[in-house]
Amino acid sequence: MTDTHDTAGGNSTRTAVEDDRDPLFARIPRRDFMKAGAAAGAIGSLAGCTNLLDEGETTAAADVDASVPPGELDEYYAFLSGGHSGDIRVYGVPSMRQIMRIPVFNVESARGYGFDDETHEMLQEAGGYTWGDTHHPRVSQTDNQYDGEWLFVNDKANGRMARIDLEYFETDAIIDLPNQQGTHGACALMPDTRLIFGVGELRVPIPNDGRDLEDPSEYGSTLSAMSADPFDHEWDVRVDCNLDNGDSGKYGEWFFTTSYNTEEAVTESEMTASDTDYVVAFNIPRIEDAVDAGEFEEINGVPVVDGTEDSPLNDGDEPLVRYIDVPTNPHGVSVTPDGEYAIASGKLDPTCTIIEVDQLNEVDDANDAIAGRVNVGNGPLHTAYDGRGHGYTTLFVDSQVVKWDIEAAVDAEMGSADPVIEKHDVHYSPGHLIAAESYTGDPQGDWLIVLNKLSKDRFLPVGPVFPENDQLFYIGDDDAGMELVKDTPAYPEPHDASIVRADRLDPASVYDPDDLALEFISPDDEDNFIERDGDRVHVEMYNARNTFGLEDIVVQEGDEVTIRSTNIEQEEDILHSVAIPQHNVNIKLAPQETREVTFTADEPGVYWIYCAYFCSALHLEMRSRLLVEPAD
Ligand code: CUK
Ligand code: CUA
Ligand code: CA
Repeated sequence: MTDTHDTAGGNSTRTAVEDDRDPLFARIPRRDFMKAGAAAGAIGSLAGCTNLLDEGETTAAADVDASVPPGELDEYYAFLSGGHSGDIRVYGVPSMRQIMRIPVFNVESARGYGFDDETHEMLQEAGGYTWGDTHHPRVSQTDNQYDGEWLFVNDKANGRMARIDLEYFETDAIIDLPNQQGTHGACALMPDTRLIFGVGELRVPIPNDGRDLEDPSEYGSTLSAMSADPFDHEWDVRVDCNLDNGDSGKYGEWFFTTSYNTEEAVTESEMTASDTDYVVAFNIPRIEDAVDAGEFEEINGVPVVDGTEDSPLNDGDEPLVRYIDVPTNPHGVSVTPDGEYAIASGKLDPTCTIIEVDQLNEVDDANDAIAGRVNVGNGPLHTAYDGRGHGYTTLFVDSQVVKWDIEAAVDAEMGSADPVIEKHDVHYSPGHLIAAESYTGDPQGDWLIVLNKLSKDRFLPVGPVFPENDQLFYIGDDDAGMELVKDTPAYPEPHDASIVRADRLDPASVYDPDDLALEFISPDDEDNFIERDGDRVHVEMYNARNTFGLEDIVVQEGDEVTIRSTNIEQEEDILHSVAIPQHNVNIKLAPQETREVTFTADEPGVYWIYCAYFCSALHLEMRSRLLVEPAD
């Protein structure tokens, strides 16, 4: 291994040591390796109180009150991905109270998600999987500001994207991306959420139909574009390398992703063989022109445009895709609030590379769009913004958050550490971090959540599966510096988040029956009935405190039964459900909501239909009977 060497597009140097361990650690100095791993326990006791850069100096504590007393509301929503739980968690900030979970790719009984016919069919049509791996929740924007309409999130496990309706806080559509395996990055095209992007991480043959199994050089990955509403798959662009994280430029032109496997390799050592990998910049209007001009191949029903390096579409002065060399195995990429720079974190290299977005239309050599490179420390993964010209970058290896000055980094020498303002210890190995409205044109600059991957020593022990550790910082006082104010355990495992000012959302508190596909069932007698067609039985009944619209539902053994039910309550927060023992039937019904569920009555007997939401003092008495008569 070389000790120092130049990196592409700049003159930064880095040091490395002989080490045959994980290459992530092999490229960093021994002292830092020890700090990241072996000396872990010691760091725990320092977490949150040490400003390493200004060691010996004391900083004034920021004057900040992060408490949210009982009965008071938070100023922000935070939407955190649940990782391989497959869901989204809704926190309040700054309290860090978990307010709700929104099931997305998972089946979830408390909300009846995946149990009623509509959500069951949605999950079936999206592949029939009962789990997913959510990483990047992104909220829709208008004019580079959150509009509170939709939240989009990826499924890294199965190559899918989902849309969540923020009026009802529920998943309302899922797209299975047929040419993509492992949708990792996710983001909308800004400023107006005109397209949603899923970023394909795992290279596979396209189509993946048994061809080229043993020929990884023929594999590829795609950037997939979807419209927001209706949520439809529009087109793919194919590249040879892999794609990892993604973020949009602010003016509807460029979309950026990182690639750590330009080697087109299969093993870890091969994937880290090259000194450089890419930031891949997609010119969206040019790609759309190519689609409109029919310059695509249809694969699995999707127009796929050739964006590979040798594609004829990348010849000439208007390439569809530009490939920018950055130090090996980069990870996060995020665009600054003013849209001027795309900043890619080095992961195996201690730098962040700053790409000047406008220059991509000017320069012949894409590497000439690199405007700066700042040495932030070991293992930089993701960068967030406060709207005051600072970047905040997580250091996975050093277990720190680094605050640095973006313009100073553009002015400084390539690879300089001078633009670094402050380094703050966090508990352990931070992945993402997110500042309030950091992904918009107008970050709020007050709160920052750091998503630590490990929580050793931090909470009461709960066995070998530890929670994750989300830490809240106040970043609103540049004189006092970053201040750790909250420490929250998180069920495994959030990857990323979006923090949205609460007044940008306008959630419903009861359903509008006009928004639902199924007809409202009133308490009128003619609305509550059992209807038979052969061995198909259709039941309609309302529900309310403390009754179902039918006392008994009598069916025959072997019947296929559909029960449709409306919660007629007008009062908010009064939920009911239709739960039937031993039939896996469990639908939740919020006020004014109508759902239906289909099951087979395959065992004769008496089954009490009950309400699983505690709805009143007579909740236990709220019931009906399913009577299944023997076939003979
Ligand atoms: S991430 Cu998905 S592997 Cu850094 Cu956005 Cu963790
Ligand atoms: Cu209705 Cu409990
Ligand atoms: Ca690589």
